[in-house]
Amino acid sequence: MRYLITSALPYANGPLHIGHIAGAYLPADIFNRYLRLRGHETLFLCGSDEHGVAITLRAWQEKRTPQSIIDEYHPLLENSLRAIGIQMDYYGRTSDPLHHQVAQHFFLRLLEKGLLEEREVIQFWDPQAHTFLPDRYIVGTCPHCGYEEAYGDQCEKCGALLSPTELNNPRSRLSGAEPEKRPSRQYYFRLDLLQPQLEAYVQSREWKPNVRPVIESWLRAGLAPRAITRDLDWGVPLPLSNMQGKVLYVWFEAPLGYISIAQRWAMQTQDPQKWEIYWKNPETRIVHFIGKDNIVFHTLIFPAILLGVEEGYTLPYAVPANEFLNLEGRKISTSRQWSIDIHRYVAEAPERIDELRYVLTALMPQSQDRDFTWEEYVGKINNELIATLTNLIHRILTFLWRMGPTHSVSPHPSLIQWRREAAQEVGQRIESYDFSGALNTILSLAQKANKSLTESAPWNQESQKAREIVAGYGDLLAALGTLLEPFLPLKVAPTLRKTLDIPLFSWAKLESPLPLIDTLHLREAPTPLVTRVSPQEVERWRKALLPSPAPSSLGTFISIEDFEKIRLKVVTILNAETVPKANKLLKLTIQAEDGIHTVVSGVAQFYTPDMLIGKQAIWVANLSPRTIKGIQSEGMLLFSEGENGTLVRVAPEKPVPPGSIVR
Ligand code: B3M
Ligand code: ZN
Repeated sequence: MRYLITSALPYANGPLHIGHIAGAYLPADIFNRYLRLRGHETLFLCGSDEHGVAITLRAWQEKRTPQSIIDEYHPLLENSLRAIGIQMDYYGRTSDPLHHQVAQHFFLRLLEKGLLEEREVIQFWDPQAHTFLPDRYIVGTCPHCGYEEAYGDQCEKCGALLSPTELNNPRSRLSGAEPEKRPSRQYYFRLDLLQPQLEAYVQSREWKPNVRPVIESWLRAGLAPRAITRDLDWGVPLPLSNMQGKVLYVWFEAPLGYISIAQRWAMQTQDPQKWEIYWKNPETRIVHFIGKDNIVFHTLIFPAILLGVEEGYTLPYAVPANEFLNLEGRKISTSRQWSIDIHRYVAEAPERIDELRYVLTALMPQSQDRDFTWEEYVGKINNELIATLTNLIHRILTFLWRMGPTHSVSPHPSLIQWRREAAQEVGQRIESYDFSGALNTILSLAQKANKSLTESAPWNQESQKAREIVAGYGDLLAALGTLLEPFLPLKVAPTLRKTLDIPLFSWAKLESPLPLIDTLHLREAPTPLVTRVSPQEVERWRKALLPSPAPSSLGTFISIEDFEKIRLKVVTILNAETVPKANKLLKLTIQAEDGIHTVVSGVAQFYTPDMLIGKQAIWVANLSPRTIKGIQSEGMLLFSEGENGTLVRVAPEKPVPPGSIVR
């Protein structure tokens, strides 16, 4: 059987965190590794999703180009995935010109097929930024709950789906200006015309219990025409000369990345057409691993696009979406600094990647949201992975090592039977996307083996008999060297195979009644495959990986958008003087890039005027001016608390041009 396996293309505007991995990347990797051990032909693809509102918004706010943002994150994303053993055959990107060509071809084909309709719609125009504003670029007061930071497409507080026209006092997230309504022409995809075919497709496939209800509710509501173009200058340009300044909606083109990346992969093989056996051969099973927020795009809209072009594309065989993983009871959020980023975990604990894979598989949110806590992390590693699994391996190997390096293996029939049953069950569970269940099956096998080894009490037998009994477990250890490969492929499984001097077996061999090995040859004294995690180790990580201290010491969290409203600049203090009848105040004359300003600072107890003249400081430039002791103070300078309540000037580590932005 041939499989095309994909994971959701991560947006190239931020790092990957444990929630991404548990949701869409680790399940795909386990699935892919297992299928290959089964002898199936698989192609595992992924890549960066490099367009969309978030990237352009961030570029605008950071005064940098979208290209600079995606060029920063594209390599970070790929390197993070490879560092934790996600074994993709190719990792591409949607800024690839080849992707633009593919997406533009699909657009033109749908147009040719009469499935696109041009409509004039009212859109919001930012008069200061001189650009149309996608719904998400607009904030205002939610008409349902009064939340003042509701986005134009959805209120994050009450969840209501909105349109910008519903918001009270709408304003642009780019410039803060009140948007103007302007007519604009967009293309709508006639999803409604494809509903009958989509219903037939949905009926023909199996869906996970957490996926089917989402699909059915959309079908029941009736599929409506959907805008697939945007007035943006970053994205896949519309291939129509009379539609300048418009791009394809990111969710129309991103799934087509699974096709363009397959084409890019094929181009680096001897056969550039090789991608077709994955996308245009009904024998191939296409499996998309995603998070639950992408279900509709992958089970209805993308299949509709594939159906609509009528070019023989195979529809997804399965879309086993996972739910979300939370962190210590709270939603993971990079922007709110509440996440465990993969590249930082890899930097802090490079020798503990398999352990992280183990914990994220055990906590995988397969049918409901799950919660990652450091307590769970320690518990799963110390009390399951070590106590049940790797201790068994170590116990058997150290017992045998004391009796020599080579042992003949004649396993008790029950051990063979347990190993066969476990291999079958692990395989069935993986094929039904129950990865934590598959891992538990391996743990149960180890528990059974631990129990039978203890009951056989080899230490009470004469040495030859004892040796035979314990060596009989060698077949099971050999099986673990392959059973664990999909889950713990970086350290545990390969080290076990190296210690036993055995290869990876085919899964069929694991299910065979024939012994896997007849001799166990130990090349060196066995060492524990995994060491216990200490509380100190976890405390070190917790501090390093969660930069924000406990929320209480920070007051309420602010969003990155709130923070970006503050304009901080470096200034030079040209003059300082005391303020009559105000012994705590100094009147400071400062220089920024736009000239001279006056600030009144309450630092006279810690600084005499000559201590500050000529020095640099950080100025909060856009703090509304206020009058202090008759002096108009513009903004404020930053001083940090020092020892015993003193104040210490905050400044760049070396002189910079006055007016330099602090970000
Ligand atoms: N870039 C990431 C997400 O919504 C989105 C997936 C695209 S898959 C084609 O999580
Ligand atoms: Zn609301």
